[in-house]
Amino acid sequence: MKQNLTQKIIAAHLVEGDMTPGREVAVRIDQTLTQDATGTMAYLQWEAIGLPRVKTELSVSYVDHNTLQMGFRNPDDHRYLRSVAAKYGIVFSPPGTGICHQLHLENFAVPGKTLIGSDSHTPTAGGIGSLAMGAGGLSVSLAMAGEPYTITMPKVFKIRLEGELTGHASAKDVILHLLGILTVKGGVGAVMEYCGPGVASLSVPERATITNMGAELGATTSIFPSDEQTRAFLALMGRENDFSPLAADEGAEYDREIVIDLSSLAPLAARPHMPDLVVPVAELDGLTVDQVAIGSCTNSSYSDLQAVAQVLDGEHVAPNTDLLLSPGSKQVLKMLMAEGLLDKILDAGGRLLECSCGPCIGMGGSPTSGGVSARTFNRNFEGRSGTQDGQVYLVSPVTAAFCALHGKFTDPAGWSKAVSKPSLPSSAPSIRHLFAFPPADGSTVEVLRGPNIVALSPFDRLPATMELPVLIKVGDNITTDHIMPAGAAITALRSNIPAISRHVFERVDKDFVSRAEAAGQGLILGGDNYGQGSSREHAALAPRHLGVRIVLAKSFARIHKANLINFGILPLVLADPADYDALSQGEALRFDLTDLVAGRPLEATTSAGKRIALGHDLTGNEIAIIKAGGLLNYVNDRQK
Ligand code: MIC
Ligand code: SF4
Repeated sequence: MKQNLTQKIIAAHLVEGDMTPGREVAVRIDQTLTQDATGTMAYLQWEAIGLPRVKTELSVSYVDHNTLQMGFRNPDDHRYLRSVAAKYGIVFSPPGTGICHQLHLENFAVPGKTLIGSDSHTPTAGGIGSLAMGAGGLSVSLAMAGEPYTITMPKVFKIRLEGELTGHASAKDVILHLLGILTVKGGVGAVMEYCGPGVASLSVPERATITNMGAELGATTSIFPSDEQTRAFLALMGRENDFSPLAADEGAEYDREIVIDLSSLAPLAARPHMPDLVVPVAELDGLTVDQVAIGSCTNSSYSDLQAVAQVLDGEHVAPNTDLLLSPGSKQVLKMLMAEGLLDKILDAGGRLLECSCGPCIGMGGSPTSGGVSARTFNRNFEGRSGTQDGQVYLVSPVTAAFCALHGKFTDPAGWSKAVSKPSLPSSAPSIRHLFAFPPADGSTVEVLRGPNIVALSPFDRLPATMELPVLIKVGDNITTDHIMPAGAAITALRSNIPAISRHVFERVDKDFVSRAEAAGQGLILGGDNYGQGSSREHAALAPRHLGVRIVLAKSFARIHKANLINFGILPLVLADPADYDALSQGEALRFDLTDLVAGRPLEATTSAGKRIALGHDLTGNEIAIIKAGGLLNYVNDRQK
């Protein structure tokens, strides 16, 4: 049978299951990655599993999210991660080396391999032809233990690229265009597979921008074929041996086809506060820009910053605008320096930040009150920048550079400076010596902890009957940034669940925590696409710590739903969306879960006696995990 690329890689890694879309498949995982903000919890869970060494081909622990080291918590986390890596056979990337996805692309990602990472933008490696998915930390620790990763077999969308990018349009505009078509929930349950004659014109870093931001579609992952562009990139990285050609079979079938004519694209921007609110930059002509931030795992490659340097060459950033730059890796930074490009950006007034996530996750660089920030990032959720009323627009590096130059959005038709097509440099200095590769035998390495690193306390099993009040009612597209905010102060608490849980829903409803504590237990009522965005399992763990047992929503985002299951929270769907309007905060619902089995709908009853029809698509396995009180309990039960 003819197969598309996604099916080929899944088939080659299939441990169990049926590759029909919607069914469960368990896939062997070759590589894992973690980052510091999710990593501490992932490795605490890994330690609870109790194995002496990881079983994957490669596992890497990056430190890139919170590198501020304000107070002891954050540096203690870094020291813990370094020692765990050495003990258990994991490569460690120290703070300042770069952003996990950029570094993984440059140094470790391999076409045809499977990768899961405790970060939702892990699909960046799809730019090199790897089947790369975001996952919760616990799923990553189980993959390190050699367990397959279980997903719902995705549908596969064929995104056929025709023509070539022209003028000031760039790879970012391709994915913004797709977001405009599909919206932030249009990719749920699907893989975006790129093909067609336009693919050959895109370099690996450009492809990686597109696969990276496929996360904002809610997609399981995105992938490009592996071809001569892939070979050229791997050769430049000194890894040509990792190359192998990969493509879908001629005539392979897809669930949906979308054609994008690259030559028709113009610069686009996503308006506040959602990545799918896409408009042509021309429509924003005249809007003052207070801040420009260039970087993040979406747009921090050498070619991205080369384009910025071309625009800024010999010019000066507008006096009303602050320009921040975070290169994706030290390799990118070294290449910019070697080619005199960094000078051009600095001389124009740009501020150089560390090679890390930085302003993308609110680690400094917040906009002014109500200020407009044009960012090359992937998320512009309300408050994520650290300024609740900050107005964040998502744009390409070229658009960002013109915003910095003019101090406002201007119509691209008037952008006089031509920017040459992104190119790879003639040579790239290796930074592999900066990684700490683990010793062959780590058994004598001592794991170093700190007072803020608190082991997880076990959760109890799911009771058969429960009466739960609606603790909070939220709308559609609630992100994990709403549920469990990031930023420097709160992210420093990632390894301490009791402490971080004090901040659940803080930016949505200041009284949520006290209400949950007073109730003892309860449920969250959500709209469509509940839990979109990041993979942070704290958005499930911390509510669970506060007594949340059920999330009732119109629909769920993939990774968050998996995290709810992993921590024993029951994700249920309202069979009749009208019931969402009928239910209100404070109302109590009675659940009888004795009949909770795969494929059987359920009911809840309100105190007024009204029946609420509930659905779910949980598999037998997932139900067993939830009933056990979460995946760790479930695995421990199995080992008894
Ligand atoms: C994000 O971009 O939201 C993050 C911060 O990288 C998260 C991970 C986290 O919360 O630690 C993600 O994308 O998964
Ligand atoms: Fe880091 Fe931002 Fe990328 Fe998340 S989206 S990994 S915070 S750069």
